Amino acid sequence: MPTNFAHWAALAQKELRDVPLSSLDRDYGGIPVKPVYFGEGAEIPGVEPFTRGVRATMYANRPWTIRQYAGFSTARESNAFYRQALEKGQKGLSVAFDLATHRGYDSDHPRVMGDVGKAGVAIDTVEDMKQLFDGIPLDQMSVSMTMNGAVIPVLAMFIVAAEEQGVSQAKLEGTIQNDILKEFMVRNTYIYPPEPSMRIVGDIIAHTARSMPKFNSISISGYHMHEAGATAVQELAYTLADGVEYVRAAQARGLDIDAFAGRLSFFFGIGMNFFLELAKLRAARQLWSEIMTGLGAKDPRSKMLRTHCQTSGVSLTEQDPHNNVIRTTIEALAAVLGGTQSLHTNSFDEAIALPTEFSSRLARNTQLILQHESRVTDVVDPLGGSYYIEALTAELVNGAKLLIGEAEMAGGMTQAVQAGGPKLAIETAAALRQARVDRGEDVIVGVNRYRPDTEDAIEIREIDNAKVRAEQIAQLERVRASRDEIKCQQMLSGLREFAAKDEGNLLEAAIEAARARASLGEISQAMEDVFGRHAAVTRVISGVYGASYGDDPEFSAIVGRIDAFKSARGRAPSIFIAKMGQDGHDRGAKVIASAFADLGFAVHMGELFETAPEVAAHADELRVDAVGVSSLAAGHKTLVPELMSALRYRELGEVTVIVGGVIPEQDYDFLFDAGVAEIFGPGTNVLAAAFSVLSQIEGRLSN
Ligand code: DCA
Repeated sequence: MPTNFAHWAALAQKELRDVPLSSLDRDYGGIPVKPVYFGEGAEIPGVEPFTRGVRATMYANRPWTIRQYAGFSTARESNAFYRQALEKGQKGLSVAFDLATHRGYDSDHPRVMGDVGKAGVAIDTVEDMKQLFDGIPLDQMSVSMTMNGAVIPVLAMFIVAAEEQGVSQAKLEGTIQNDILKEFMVRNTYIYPPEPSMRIVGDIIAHTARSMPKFNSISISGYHMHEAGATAVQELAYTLADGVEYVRAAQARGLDIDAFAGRLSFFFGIGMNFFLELAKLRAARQLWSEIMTGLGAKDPRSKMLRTHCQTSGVSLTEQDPHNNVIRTTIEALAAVLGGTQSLHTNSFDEAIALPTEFSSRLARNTQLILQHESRVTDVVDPLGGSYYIEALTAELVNGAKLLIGEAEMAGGMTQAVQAGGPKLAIETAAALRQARVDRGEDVIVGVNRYRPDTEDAIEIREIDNAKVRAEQIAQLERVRASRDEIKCQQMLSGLREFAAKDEGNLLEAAIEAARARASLGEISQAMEDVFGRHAAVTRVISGVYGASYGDDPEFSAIVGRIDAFKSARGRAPSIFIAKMGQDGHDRGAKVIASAFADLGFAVHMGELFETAPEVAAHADELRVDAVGVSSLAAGHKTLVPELMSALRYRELGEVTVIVGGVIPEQDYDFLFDAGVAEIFGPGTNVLAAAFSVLSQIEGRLSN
């Protein structure tokens, strides 16, 4: 039996190839430092269950990939941004698409007027995709694409763009997010209902297993659950349970688990609870290895949980924004000490707008400093064996096992997600967190404690949405005019047929359509013709916020005022909470809806993805006192004025309009001039917001 060190050294030498193992030894001014340390009974990094890391040498041999998520405006502008980032030390690409692309709409679609090029890059055709990677050799660069709804046309266009760059799909390295279950749970950029969506996931896993051996077929994501307010245990459990569902979907198509499982990857959010967050990654690896063994995996690579991490967007604050640099550094360190493979560090202005050149540089340099100056890369799993870390890891494993068991009892995650249990559990956790912050129990420096007397103004990046849209439409028209229309329509019919007959591989049919220059919207629509478009039922939890407040005097004061309003007018003050455009981030809207309802407001929550005239029509029908617009994807400057004119058109000028979400301070006057009564940024105290909305309503009614 080799000793732990001998076992480890043999594995490490394999990873190092010709480089001698001794080259990993360090000397800190006379203090010798080894690349790994073992205590009694300690696990070996690079060996199942991988608690200490998926590689024996980890960062001592190769640091994690600095992979910044970015994309905005047109493909040309995003390409220039990528090239510059790569020159300055970034190692991998991670593409952010705009919401129109996510939801399968071309830039000329009327529903996406406010979304084109805003929260990511607009992609309509293969020509855009080629432009996006112009001068970036796709056989040498690993590219991750965050795409779930329109995953078929986007991956098809990526493959065709590479092909036309002279790179065959077999050589492509990267990752496609392709994780639809969490979209139904928290992120909402789905297109089709759950069942056909799961077929799409399976088709992509099957195709990549067959033809793209270096490409990760999925990035099973807890990040968005984390951002929606999930606890660490929820994030762990639901993410891994989603993973189980994808494995089963692939197995159901006759694929051997070891033929595809080595290319499943993960994605977690890393928040401010430093030790808990790093232990979460260790727990995730341990659990996944056990789960995969149970599902029949034999190859150790099938049991490795390889993950990307992103520092937490919701932990960032609009107030005193430079504090966000510090938060991100702490979170990045937790991701690294937890053993991530790849990392995105948020820019400090992320709670306000798209990152600028300056804020992106700081975010990237945070990782470069960790890699080159901090020495945290020298030793593998440096916290392994800490009583506290090992105990936290074990607690997380046990907690997650219970929740995974519950999902299994519900018939697996597709069923659990359709029934809505995990979504409600996460929303409950989010409401509890909000209440703790509002009560000052969870301190946020610069927000609920230690607020600066004056706020620092920061520079922000603006996207001229109308200009991007016009450029995209012109490009779409050029492509449509120059393609062989008959061939293009034939390919689209082929895709429709595959969808209808439940046979053939949808990605493979879409690659043909993309070659024939069908647009993203057309490829997506061909499948929608058969599968339909999913409409979620919006539910709002109740009682959680109220219960956390008990007999808090401020809470009771507002309840009292609402009671007085009710006695005077014979009804409660009412508010319609709207999400317009393709922005599916509804955590903030839901927290407000449930807190306001607990205070006594009559709250109506709109559907996702409505247009401004649709919201005005609901306001009219429901005769509400106020409309609350929640905007997190930068569509406010287009959508809010549209809403105001739709309300005026219906003679609803007296309705109080408030806006909440990610709104740069520079835009406040624009919105006030448009007629908005109040704006609530991130970090707003919910009771203070309720107080001022009520005052606005009372003021308008008494005029
Ligand atoms: N010694 C030797 N080789 C190593 C070591 C080491 N210590 N560490 C990594 N490598 C190798 C890996 O084996 C891998 O090669 P392989 O793919 O042929 O096995 C290669 O170096 C790349 O390293 P990896 O750790 O896989 O890092 P990435 O390519 O950056 O992949 C992963 C990370 C999480 C798997 C991927 O899915 C990803 O990039 N996700 C990003 C998702 C994203 O950006 N989402 C945005 C929201």
